[in-house]
Amino acid sequence: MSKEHEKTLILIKPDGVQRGLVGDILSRFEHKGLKVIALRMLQVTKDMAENHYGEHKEKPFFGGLIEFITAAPIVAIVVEGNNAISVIRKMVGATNPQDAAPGTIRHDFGMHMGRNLIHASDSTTSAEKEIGLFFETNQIIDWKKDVDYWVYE
Ligand code: D4T
Repeated sequence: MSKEHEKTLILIKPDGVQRGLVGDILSRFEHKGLKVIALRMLQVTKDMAENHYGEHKEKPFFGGLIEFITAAPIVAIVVEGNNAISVIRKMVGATNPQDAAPGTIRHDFGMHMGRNLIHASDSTTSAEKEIGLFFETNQIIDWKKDVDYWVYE
């Protein structure tokens, strides 16, 4: 596999799970040609949430963000693909669904900043940290996706 194949963490947040959008959101990544290499449903603890969103600790929305992300189960997914981090951030769209471009997940399914459905890592450094927060190494499956022959030249 070439060096540019990156791993990234996607979280379908409690609003996505509660609204029954897990399948619709996951299928976008599958249809794009990305490879799912780990997937689990879990309820985020306060400790995990504060670690994951540590960079926002001083922000006025921090309390509400922690309350929201811990309120109900999420689905955590590790996806791999060529330039996966930037490709997926484009598919996810701007943080505020009202500013997100049509065709992005946040635009197509969301109405409000605090209910923006999905998280995706924004760099290789954060992807590595975030994958480690949600998955043990042995939960990440190294498998050969035969259709990759028809996805990548
Ligand atoms: P995440 O981290 O969830 O993928 O979102 P982004 O990378 O697109 O955006 P972010 O880190 O700036 O924000 C994290 C999270 O906080 C919520 N939020 C953000 C909020 O409720 N009010 C706000 O004013 C901001 C900036 C939404 C996403």
